[in-house]
Amino acid sequence: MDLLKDLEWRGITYQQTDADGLKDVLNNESISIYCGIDPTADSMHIGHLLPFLTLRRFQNKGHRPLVLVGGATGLIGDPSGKNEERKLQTLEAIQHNVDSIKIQLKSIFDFEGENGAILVNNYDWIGSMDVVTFLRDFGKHVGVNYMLAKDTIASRLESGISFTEFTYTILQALDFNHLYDHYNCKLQIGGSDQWGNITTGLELIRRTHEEETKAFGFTIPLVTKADGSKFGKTESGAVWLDPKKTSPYEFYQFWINAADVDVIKYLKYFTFLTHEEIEALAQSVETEPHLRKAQKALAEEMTKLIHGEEALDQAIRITQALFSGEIKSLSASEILEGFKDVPSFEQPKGDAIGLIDLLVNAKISPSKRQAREDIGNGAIYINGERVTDLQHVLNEKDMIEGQFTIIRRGKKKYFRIQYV
Ligand code: 485
Repeated sequence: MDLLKDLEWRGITYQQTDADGLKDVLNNESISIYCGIDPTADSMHIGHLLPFLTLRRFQNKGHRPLVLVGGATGLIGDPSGKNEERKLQTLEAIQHNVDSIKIQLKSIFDFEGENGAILVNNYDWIGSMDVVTFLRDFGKHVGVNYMLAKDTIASRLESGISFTEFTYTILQALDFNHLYDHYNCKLQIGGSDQWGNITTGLELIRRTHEEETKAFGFTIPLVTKADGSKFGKTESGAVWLDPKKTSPYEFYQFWINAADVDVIKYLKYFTFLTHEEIEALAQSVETEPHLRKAQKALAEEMTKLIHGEEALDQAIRITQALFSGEIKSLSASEILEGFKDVPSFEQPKGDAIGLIDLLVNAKISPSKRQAREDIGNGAIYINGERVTDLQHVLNEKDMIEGQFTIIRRGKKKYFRIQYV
């Protein structure tokens, strides 16, 4: 199936500046396409993924991705979609973020071969540009009235916008112009909030070239959830691509918890599964939703893509162990990962404590009486093993690497005792 039809089928097409023109170009030549990100943090989160995965789909069809990290624009701050002025970050902070984000982007693209991806940083052409050049060669071509009419600027006129952020759109425009001239880049893609910046770029390309130019803009929809809550956020915050910020297990959990009403959309957006595979999973959601096949496929594809096979295997093992209660098969670090978010209780190291007292102190059982009953009923497990001895005193053997104990009450309630 051709690329644009595939994107349409996946629901990835939001706005295009010239759909017929782009179709024509893509059918007849291999082009370079770019998408940019500002290094405002030292990791991307899953909200950034869709445009870059879309860029990867273009690469799979023979086009060259230009992956831009905004070492310069990150120092300025894009007003798009923000209702207040951003705080400026230091050069050092931005440089540090550029390095981390580059590593993450590298794992999404293929850098080899004829249409290998190229990483570019706009600091290389904006960083040393003098103000006279900026104003004469670029500023002169972008009308203030034109800029004021952009949604992202218009919406800030009341709350206020600095000249710095007002100017941002011209910087992104000159990037497009630069990539057009130096890499034959004919298309920029981005999220729907980037429409204004992308079209300013097209305007600048038109104005700075005498001959007729052919360049295009393409935006991608904002990812939404059927229940109206924000996509990509969990109780513990954003879902990051950096495994130190969001562990591969948590990452896997995020996707596997997708609602039935959302999961097929996510498979279409984010995975490279074929139409047939996705349709079969859609069927499964209809007829056997309890199997959660679509969620499993989504979680597997995404974890493998971002963290690799090994991390995926580990995430699956943790998930299964938690589900079955067989946590003995896990390493200490895997247990910690799986039980990061369960209620925890701090117990002084070295103090001998009886199980009954511990259950009450840690609020696992509401009273001593209940604690005795829970133990007697076989409802209490220490590190996955049932304990029925009412006299049990916690000892060295119950501590995993001397640091913590996992207690389970009943089928699914887990608690972590942390020794301090
Ligand atoms: O030449 C460019 C310079 C900078 C940028 C793009 C081209 C970055 C852009 N202005 C921006 O702010 N992007 C956002 C970011 O960096 O977090 C997000 C967009 C989102 C999607 C994503 O980047 O809000 O829609 O495009 C990749």
